[in-house]
Amino acid sequence: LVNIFINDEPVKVDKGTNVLEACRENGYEIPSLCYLKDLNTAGSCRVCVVEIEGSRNLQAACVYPVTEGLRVHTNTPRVRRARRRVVELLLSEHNRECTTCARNLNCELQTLANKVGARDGKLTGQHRHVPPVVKNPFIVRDYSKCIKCRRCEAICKNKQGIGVYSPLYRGYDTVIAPAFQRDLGDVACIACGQCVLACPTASLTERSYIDEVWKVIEDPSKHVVVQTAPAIQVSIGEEFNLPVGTVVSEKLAAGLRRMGFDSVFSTDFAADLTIMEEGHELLERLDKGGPLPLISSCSPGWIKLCEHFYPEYIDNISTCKSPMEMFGALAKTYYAEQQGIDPKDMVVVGVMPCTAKKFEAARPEMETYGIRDVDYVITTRELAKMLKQIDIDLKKLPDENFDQPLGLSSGAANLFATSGGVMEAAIRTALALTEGKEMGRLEFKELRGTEGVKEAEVELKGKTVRLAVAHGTRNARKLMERLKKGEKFDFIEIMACAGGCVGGGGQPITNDPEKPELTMEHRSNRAKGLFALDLGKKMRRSHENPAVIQVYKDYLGKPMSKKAKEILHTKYTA
Ligand code: HC1
Repeated sequence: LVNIFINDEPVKVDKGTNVLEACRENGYEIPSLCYLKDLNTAGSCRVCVVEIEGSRNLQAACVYPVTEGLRVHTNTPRVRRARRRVVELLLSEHNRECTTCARNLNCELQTLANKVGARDGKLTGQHRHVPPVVKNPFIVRDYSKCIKCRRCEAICKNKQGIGVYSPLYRGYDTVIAPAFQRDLGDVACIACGQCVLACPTASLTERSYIDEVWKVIEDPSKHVVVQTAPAIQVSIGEEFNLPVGTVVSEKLAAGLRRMGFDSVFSTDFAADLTIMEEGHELLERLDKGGPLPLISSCSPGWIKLCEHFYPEYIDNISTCKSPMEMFGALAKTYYAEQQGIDPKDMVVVGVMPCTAKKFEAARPEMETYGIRDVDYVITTRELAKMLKQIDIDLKKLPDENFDQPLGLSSGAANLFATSGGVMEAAIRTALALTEGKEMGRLEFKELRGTEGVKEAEVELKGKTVRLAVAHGTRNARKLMERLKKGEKFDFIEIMACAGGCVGGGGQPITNDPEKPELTMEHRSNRAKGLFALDLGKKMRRSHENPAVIQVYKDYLGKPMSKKAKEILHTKYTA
């Protein structure tokens, strides 16, 4: 420990820490815009300036190391004036159309301007008035709102291990963008949206389909089916001031019904279906000797990573469409047939915690019998906005059930949205179906938790099956490099976002300046809601889901049947 003085108070802080962390730990809320612990430590925004005794200039606290006897002053008139001036300078070139901005009332720059008492005054620099770049189906870039904090660049490179952003040009003209300012859809971006979560303003936002979804809901000639991903039920509550991880499944169903959707279903149903297909695919590959490892295909960010960086492993990816796509395909075939609806008049909307799902829905592979499986994907944030637009406070809604049959799910399906959950769900069913030694076992704690790469072994059909789980693409890349070096696994789950879908790029943004990126703790607290859901269910294995059993009986025959392959499977090409 090191002894320092903050505003003349003696405190002990960890050796090696910086002044910003030291002050925050001791209750001083020093503002910052660019700093991300261990990820972005360039000290570029200068918002966190403090006075250090003995130093002539103000110093950026995030890059100033603590030393024995250091005396820091955090709130002198000079510091207050400087912070205000720095923010005013940022605002002087910022597009300040706050009232119509996607991040209005949830913007770190806006909050900070308020905190430091910034005034429009004399600082009327040249505003950037470039139109937003709306070229791909997942992320919109608005350079007029970029404050060059470079958090997007740091998250993409240092956390996700991708690195599509870098600073281009100099001075006022600087933009943080892909090389040659190409669109994110034309570079190796995996669409995960972690940059959107890290952006303090609305320079990066999801491509919104709110207007399109209202339009189809209002169209009486359309039957609009909504499916909500497993992660939504434990995260959307945050948008309505509920504690992180609060389970709101039944209120969610009630809210969607009040929005005017014709059928209110849950992707969790299709997660159970995925387990039937993927579980049988695994058993088939184990019998036939490959290609192994089988790698999960639920996460579209991971698929894109594989296509860009590991094309030699494309055949290892499960041919199963993701649950979202399986759901869409089944809704427009089985459910449409059952209800006597022309699939051309059916619109499927997915509510996903994920920006990459918007990309997935638009992929050419995601069609069945010439009809698009999923028409629109909206994020958790977009759904919260839509509910608020029609004056709904989610927490005050009554509890209602999802519609049947595509709204019924097991506890295993709920786990899909947390890292290790797809694997746990698959192993529960595989063990039960093969009557393995551990057939009664339900929980696989070794596959849970925050470790970047988790490993386990199970006995299946007399064979030892080696499992691995990776979350966050940086960890995924570590695992893939191990595969390339010859390490052997049989079944791998990869999710592009840290913590799995609970930490997806479409999830609520906290706007907490002290936690400028979604922390692992926050992600884990959402996951706790899912574990509680699973634990509270009688039906905890996917193959026990009566709605899934019925679909096979009425329509698909059996897992991996010809029809199942036509509707529920696809093929990626490198
Ligand atoms: Fe996911 Fe999935 S769990 S990918 O994280 O397999 O987005 O929640 O919907 O498709 O079920 C996301 C979540 C989601 C799919 C499922």
